[in-house]
Amino acid sequence: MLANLLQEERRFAPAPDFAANANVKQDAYARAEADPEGFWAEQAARLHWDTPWNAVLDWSGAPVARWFDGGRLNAAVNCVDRHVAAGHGDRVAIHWVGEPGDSRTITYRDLRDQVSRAANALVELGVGKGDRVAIYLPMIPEAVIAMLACARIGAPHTVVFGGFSAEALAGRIQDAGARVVITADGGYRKGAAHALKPAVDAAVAGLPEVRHVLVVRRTGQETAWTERDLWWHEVVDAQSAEHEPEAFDAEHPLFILYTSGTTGKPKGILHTTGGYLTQTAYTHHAVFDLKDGDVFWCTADVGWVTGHSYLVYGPLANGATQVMYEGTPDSPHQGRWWEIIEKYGVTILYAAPTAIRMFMKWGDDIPKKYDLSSLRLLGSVGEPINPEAWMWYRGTIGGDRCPIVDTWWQTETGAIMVSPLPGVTATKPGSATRPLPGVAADVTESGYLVLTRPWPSMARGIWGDMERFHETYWSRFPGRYFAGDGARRDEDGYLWLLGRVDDVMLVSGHNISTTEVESALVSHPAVAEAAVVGAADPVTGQAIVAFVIPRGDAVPEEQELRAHVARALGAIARPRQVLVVPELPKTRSGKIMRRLLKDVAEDRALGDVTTLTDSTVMDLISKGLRG
Ligand code: 6R9
Repeated sequence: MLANLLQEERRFAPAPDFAANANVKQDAYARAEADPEGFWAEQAARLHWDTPWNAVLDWSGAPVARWFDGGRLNAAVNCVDRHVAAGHGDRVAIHWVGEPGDSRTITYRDLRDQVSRAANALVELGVGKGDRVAIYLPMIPEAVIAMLACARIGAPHTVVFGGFSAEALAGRIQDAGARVVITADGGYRKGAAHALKPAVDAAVAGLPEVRHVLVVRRTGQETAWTERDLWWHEVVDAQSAEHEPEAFDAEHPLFILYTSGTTGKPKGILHTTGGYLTQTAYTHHAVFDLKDGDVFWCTADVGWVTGHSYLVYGPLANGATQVMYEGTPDSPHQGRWWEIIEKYGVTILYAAPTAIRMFMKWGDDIPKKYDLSSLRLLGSVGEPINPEAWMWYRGTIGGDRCPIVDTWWQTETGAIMVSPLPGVTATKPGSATRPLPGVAADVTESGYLVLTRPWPSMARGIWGDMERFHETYWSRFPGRYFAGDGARRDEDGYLWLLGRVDDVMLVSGHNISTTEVESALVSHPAVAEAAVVGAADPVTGQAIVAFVIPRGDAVPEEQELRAHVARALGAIARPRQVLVVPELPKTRSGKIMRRLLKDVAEDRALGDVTTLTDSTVMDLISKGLRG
């Protein structure tokens, strides 16, 4: 039964409940293929344009595309004002839940007024079109309001995740050339108030060019105060709720977002307005099958691209009602997410595999205590989802009735690129299936995923370093976008993402993907989570070293797990060593940092750990290994 675990044909037909009413139907694939530009023009027409475009795509400056050239629009008007104008002012835009139990309900009318006030405040502070604004906030409504206020006045925002250090923040403020920073005194995480303002103080101390720091009061913590500081409630609340929006060029910069890469200096990925908004709105409508009455919950932080595209721009452009949660899933108890779903009747949940595996580890009893029957669709993003986690998500959370959309995309792609369409695409656990209508992807002979045609929400560059943009993404396979992920295509044409190219292992001349070995390990009942690396080996070149976290109270046994992987994938994939560890090192967006584990496996000193969630994790692992 274990043989060919990953090839095994577990297949789920398109959900019949979705098929008849799916927002996007089967024919979209062929229509988009026959006329990609016409297809994207049709999607762009779902937005409000003040001036229509002259050309759908100008690719003459490749790899820097111009989409909807000559068109003019305002992203904030598209996300807010037009819904109020259409009579939906009373519709809830955001059900916000604070970690300590406080909550706020924000309608589209409230949002329009708040965004207008914040836009007026920024203008008063001297922020104009093209000026960059840094945003360093917890998951509170002001994060969304600040982003939209920037968009409304044509000032590109650069959101920096609130968990980043003062040093990381300073580097981003400086690289983007921001003159205004929006922050808060603090936010709530893991049951306690965490200060944010001190990190901003430290970051801007050496940056005299930062003129103003606008501070939202969230926790009421004491904060040091300088001449540059201003309270949000004093400056913003005093403004008029009327703000006359200007329409901007489709290619006007909307934001810069620094990627959470595990190596090298962070890259400031630049996105522009018209194409980005077109594709985020379209994919949100198509992949999540959004309907009137849906309550959408994207659990990602606004500091990541998933928060930008599926908490702010996509859902709001579609007039969705959403949940936004400030804190961690285990505060004050491990059922917090399920409690929120029950309370607000969440219908669509979008989460990361790392969270799903954590819930698996905590056990089925916790979600079983809650009524999750409102859910109708489940999404996954951020890493390959192991088939076992996929099955658990579908069964325990989705009650075996909710389709799963495993969505592959990147900060650089701006929006979802590879994903099933619910009600249309049959799914296989662990496969993101196929490119969405309008998207063209391929797998090279060497096993890399490439995108073969420009798409509207593609990055327009790396801020301040166009050479690196060319070199990183467009030079390896000329004319095609190199995503940096390994992939395989099966006999049905389905794509299986195999992890970052840097993570592929070479064992006795065989390419073995970390994802496959990890998935084999996670399919063992004693394993909740696994990370696999190739460690230098005198005999095989590289040997597989696995780190596993036990599931519940299970006690995984090394020989048993090695044999289990060999049975599932073949003897060549048998790990040399399996180490049981309490935690795995992750980036702050939840991706496993295999580079650090490789250092441990090869007994090297640890490299840069500044993007780790908790650097003590590495101490634990090193001790576990050597002690
Ligand atoms: C959206 C986001 C991008 C990298 C990407 C890939 C991995 C994301 C995935 C996935 C397999 C999926 N990734 N979604 N791998 N299946 N459904 O996460 O953006 O933070 O830029 O990361 O994440 O390796 O290249 P970003």
